[in-house]
Amino acid sequence: MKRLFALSCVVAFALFACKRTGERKVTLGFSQIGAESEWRTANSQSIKDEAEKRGIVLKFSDAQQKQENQIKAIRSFVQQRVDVIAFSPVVETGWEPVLREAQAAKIPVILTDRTVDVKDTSLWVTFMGSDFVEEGRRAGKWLVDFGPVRDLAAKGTVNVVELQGTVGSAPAIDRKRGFEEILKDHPHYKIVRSQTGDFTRAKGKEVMEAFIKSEGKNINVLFAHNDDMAIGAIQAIEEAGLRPGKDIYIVSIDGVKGAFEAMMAGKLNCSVECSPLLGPQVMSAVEDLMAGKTLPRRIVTEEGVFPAEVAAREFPNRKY
Ligand code: GYE
Repeated sequence: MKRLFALSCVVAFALFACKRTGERKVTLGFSQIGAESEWRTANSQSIKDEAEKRGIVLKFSDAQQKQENQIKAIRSFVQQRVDVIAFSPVVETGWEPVLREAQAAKIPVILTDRTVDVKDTSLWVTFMGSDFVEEGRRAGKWLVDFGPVRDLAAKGTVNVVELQGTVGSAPAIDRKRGFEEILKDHPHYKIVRSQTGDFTRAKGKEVMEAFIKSEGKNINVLFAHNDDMAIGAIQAIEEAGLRPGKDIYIVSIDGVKGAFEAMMAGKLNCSVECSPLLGPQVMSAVEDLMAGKTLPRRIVTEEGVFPAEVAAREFPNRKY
């Protein structure tokens, strides 16, 4: 009897202590796209660092750029009954079935970085990340305002080649749309070739080689949907005996350190910022959800534009 009493005291105290200190840890299942770019590496690091800082148990899964792997990961988070699921969808479509499974299990889903295209918007609670259309516009605006390119436009056609991101992904679709929106009011600019480089350096290089082969010296400008593809393309341009940043002007998106280095070396002309440091926002959303708060449907990241002339001054401030 005495023992039983002692035991129940221990249990009661443990429960009390748990409640007092909020000891039950929150578990977050995070399905990441892959490790395709410098941006992505910084994004994964930000997620991991912030989860650790706040004591959130993180189940992190890398899908190697494949939607089927992300679906598997989300399904396994549902089976493990995590508290919250967050993911960065590699492409926009095809998510309904797995999101319905999460909803049926009453697990809230946060979209981060990229969005999905689903009719039933009750399948996710909030979407936090950049305005990719605006980033595309910013790249376009910088281009049509850039002195050397304006001089070219005054004399004749400006031939632009475009390296697109992953086919079907939100940033590829939206950046293209934003960029084209600006160019359509500038009839001297013509997109002569446009192909995917899947957001990687290797693919960016390979596709740029093909562009140069077919277009020769006619290319005036490269617009790359991310810095990594631009960096790959810079190699291809140099190997073809041309000067990146001079014979071919280049604008890309992300603002990663590699882009700043390329700008300081005079090989890249502008990078439009897209911040990968989403960890703090994601973890705040997780905590708010657990506290029963309602989240805003959309949280937009604030970001800027960095032309090459400010690169050296800004470089020391860059966090990714
Ligand atoms: O621009 C690119 C990455 O979804 C915003 O994905 C992200 C993009 C980013 O691979 O570098």
